[in-house]
Parts: sequence; C-alpha cells; structure tokens
Amino acid sequence: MMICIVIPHYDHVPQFHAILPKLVAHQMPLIVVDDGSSEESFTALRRLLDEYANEATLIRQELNRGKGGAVMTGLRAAHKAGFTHALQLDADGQHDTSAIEGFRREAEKNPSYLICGEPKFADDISKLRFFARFITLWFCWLESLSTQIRDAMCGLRVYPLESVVEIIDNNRLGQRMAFDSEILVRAVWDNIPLKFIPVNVRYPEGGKSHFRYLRDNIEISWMHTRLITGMLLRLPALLRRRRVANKKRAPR
Ligand SMILES: Nc1nc2c(ncn2[C@@H]2O[C@H](COP(=O)(O)OP(=O)(O)OP(=O)(O)O)[C@@H](O)[C@H]2O)c(=O)[nH]1
Ligand SMILES: [Mg+2]
Repeated sequence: MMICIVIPHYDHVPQFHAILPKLVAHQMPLIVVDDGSSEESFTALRRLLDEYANEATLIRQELNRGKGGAVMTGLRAAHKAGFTHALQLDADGQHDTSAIEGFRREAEKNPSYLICGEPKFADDISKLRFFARFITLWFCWLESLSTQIRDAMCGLRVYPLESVVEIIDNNRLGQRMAFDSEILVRAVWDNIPLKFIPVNVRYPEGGKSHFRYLRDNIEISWMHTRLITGMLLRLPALLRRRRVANKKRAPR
C-alpha cells in the first residue's frame, strides 16, 4: 500500500496550522489542494507548508470550485503520482487527528475498502446541522437501497484510488459539498466495500465553516435528484443484490 494525505483547503490557514504538525508526525506524503483562497491566505498557506512540511505538494486552483472539486483534484494527483490510497482530511481542524493511525491500519488490512469516519459529535454541533446530516443520510440509504452508509459527510476518509478515480473520471460528480455523499452512494452501486470508524468531531467556538446554506443545499438537492434517478435505473440490479445478501444472512 502506498498512502498519502490529501487536504482540500479554502481559507482555513489558522485551523490548518493547528493540525499540520500532528499530520506531519504521521510521516505520510502530503498533497494540499488550495481551492482559490485569497492571495493573502494562499501566501500564508505556502509559508506554513515551508515551515512544517517542505516536501508537501501544493496544488493551487486559481478559481474556487468547491470542496468536491478540490478533493477530486487531489485524488487524481495522488493516483497519477503512483499512490494506491489517499487519506482525505478537511483542513478545518474539526477531526481528531489521533484517529489517523487507525485509518491507515484499516486500509492496510482491507485495501479494497473505502474507509469512512463516523463522527462522534460533542454538544457543540448545532441541532440544524445534526438534523440536516440525518436527512442527507436517509436519502443516501434510499439511493443506495441499503443502510451500509452510516455517515455521508465526514471529512476524514481513506479512498482506494484505483476504483474511486474510475468513478470520478466516468461521472460528473457534485463539485461542492455534494461530493462527500455522492461518492459513497456511487461506491455502493459499484460494489466497493465500505467500513466506518468512529472519529471525534468538534465545532469549536470561533471555528470557520464555509458551508453556504442556500448554494450548497441547492447543489445537494440536485445531487439527490440525480442519484434517485440513477437508483431507479439500477433498481433491478440493486434489488437482486439485496435479495442475495438477505439470503446469505437468513438463518438456515
Ligand atoms: N466550504 C468549502 N470548503 C472548501 C472549499 N474548497 C475547499 N474546501 C475545504 O473543504 C473542507 C470542508 O469545509 P467546511 O467549510 O469545514 O465544510 P464542512 O466541514 O462540510 O461543513 P461544517 O460541518 O460546517 O464544518 C475544508 O478543508 C475546506 O477548507 C469550498 O469551496 N467551500
Ligand atoms: Mg468542517
């Protein structure tokens, strides 16, 4: 297994600063994709990498495309560089980086799996966010016709690159916040096995989210419309697969 870390970054320098030394300690090659941050923020990001991780690869997208666009750029770059797996982590410092070692071990044991964080939230998450996440999860169950997906939005995952880059190259996936959910539903459709690992996620006071309620929710709604259509087109195959899985589970 050849694994690297991929970080999508958009104006999150102070938050990224707080986790970068901990990431570097894992001694995995680092690919950071800056998604059209301001010049000031990009310069600060470059300085930060020079200070803590001068072997990191920094890719700059001049125009902001969204988290999904940045992650896809990072995954393609990692694949092209010969990595077999990419651990994707958000730059906003919300995820407990001590979970990373467990993700790497799990990927080593199960190289074909897409390994996802299953967030354990503290009291600092807003009720609205919590509820919105559940609605998205429910749609993913419907679209994948299974309950394999236990969280659809966590920003800590390990992607097996061969199979995942094939999905992103052959489909037009959501470029913004839709990506995190869409890639999981498509992974289930393509029979890529999923595994979920609990990870502590915080919403610290003064933390910075770029989630834009109107724009991102419109994108997410459009994604669900496309995925429900996709599910209906695959309905016979998905139902057949469910029947086989249920038979395997049924007691003799
Ligand atoms: N929101 C947003 N994030 C981006 C974009 N491009 C890259 N990112 C990165 O994607 C990651 C997730 O961004 P957040 O704004 O925290 O979004 P989120 O974690 O889904 O939403 P919250 O639950 O509010 O934190 C961070 O590492 C961002 O720096 C973008 O255009 N918009
Ligand atoms: Mg976040």
